[in-house]
Amino acid sequence: MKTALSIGGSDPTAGAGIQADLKVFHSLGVYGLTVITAITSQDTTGVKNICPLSQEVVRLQLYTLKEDIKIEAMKTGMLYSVEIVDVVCDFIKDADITKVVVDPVYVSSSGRVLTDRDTLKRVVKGLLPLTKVVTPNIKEASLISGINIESLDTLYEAAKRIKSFGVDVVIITGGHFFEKGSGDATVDFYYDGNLFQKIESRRYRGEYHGTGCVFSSALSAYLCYYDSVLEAARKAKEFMDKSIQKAFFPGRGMGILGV
Ligand code: PXL
Repeated sequence: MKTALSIGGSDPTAGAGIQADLKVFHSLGVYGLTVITAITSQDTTGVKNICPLSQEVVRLQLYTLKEDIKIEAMKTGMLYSVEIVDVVCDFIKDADITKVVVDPVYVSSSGRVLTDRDTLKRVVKGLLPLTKVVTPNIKEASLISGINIESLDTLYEAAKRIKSFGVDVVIITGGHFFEKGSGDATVDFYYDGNLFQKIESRRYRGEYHGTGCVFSSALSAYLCYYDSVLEAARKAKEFMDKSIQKAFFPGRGMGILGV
């Protein structure tokens, strides 16, 4: 069995963060490993508190695993601090991992800032050159590229700028806002330096928690089996679609995906 690692925050609702990632890995037949960067307190209505772990504790988790288990693919979610981004970059180089998916988490679905701008800047400078696929939503792509995305043209421009930071493939999610006639579809935009491709699926009404986490962890799981990032991304999107159809509402707030 192949192994995939998720580095990110703990979410007690298990709808997002490393708990969601672990469920996705299990569902897709890869063995999931988890390294925690921060412990959030949250429920389905939102994030109430974040308690980051020290750089040293994150380093110990990563390097202890590295000595023992071969890691095929990995993803990062909430990295929280510049120090944690730095240790993750060292780890990727030392463990020689090439199938790296970065979800440049900035705000939670409920609107709470999960990563400050200095950390996002370090992700761009340090982590993107070591990354195979980065999966920002429109807001994150605007922040990372410095281009305010407000049309399809600016979306393409932002994708090219992000690609220039050294990542292999950029997938900007939620691009249907700028597509006239996209109707009930969601459209993500894939860009690998040559090719722009649309990845479409059905759009569902309602508010769901952890969609970004589920997409990026499914993508890293599929990269264990597919060489083509585009193929892996289409599969990950299909998996998301099915998970939304199986969502349930255990609390007073957002839906949790049924992965
Ligand atoms: O969806 C982004 C995200 C990532 N990681 C953790 C989260 C959230 C959103 O709430 O809680 C731990």
